[in-house]
Amino acid sequence: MKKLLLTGFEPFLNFAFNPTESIVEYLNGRTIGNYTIHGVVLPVDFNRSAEELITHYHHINPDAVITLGMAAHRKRITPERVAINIKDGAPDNDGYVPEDEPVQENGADAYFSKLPIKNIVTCLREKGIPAAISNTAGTYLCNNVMYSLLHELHQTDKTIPAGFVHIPASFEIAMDEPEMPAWPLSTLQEGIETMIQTLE
Ligand code: PCA
Repeated sequence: MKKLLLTGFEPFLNFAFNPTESIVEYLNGRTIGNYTIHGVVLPVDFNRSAEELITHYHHINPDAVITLGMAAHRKRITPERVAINIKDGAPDNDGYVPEDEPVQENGADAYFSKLPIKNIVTCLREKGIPAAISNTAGTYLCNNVMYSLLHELHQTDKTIPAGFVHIPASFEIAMDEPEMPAWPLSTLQEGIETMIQTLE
């Protein structure tokens, strides 16, 4: 049986809930397709998230990595195409606000996802789950984690499926945010399981 490292994030900004945290905790230890899931929840902290991810990665030594984050206001499940070498934006959970900082000094400007993003979108849509490729993961923690993961794989010459997927908000969040597009947690979870089944 192969191993999949599946990560989510704790709640952040003014959201009291993060669906990626619940999904990762629920799927941890389960088997889907060819993979046993090793679920890890990462902090929304520029100084800790990437380091914790890379530590877990080396400890678990997975055959594939899917990192997840919530993108409030998105209406589809969106595999990210590219991560860029920039940290910028809103405060993290420690109050840190980076401005135009590189994720990695002297790192490549960008790395492309190593997940089968087109196939993932096709499989999700065949199941009736709205999905599309996204061409920007932003400059906040999700991009930071995606870039750091792909940089580490590049530095160590690893060619496993690996990348980042943003998911929409869930009902738990929309309860207090009337304008927020949101999905049931169970559908988001079905989407993640479908995605894992696309991996060989
Ligand atoms: N989404 C944020 C960080 C944590 C999360 O779930 C992002 O898109 O950067």
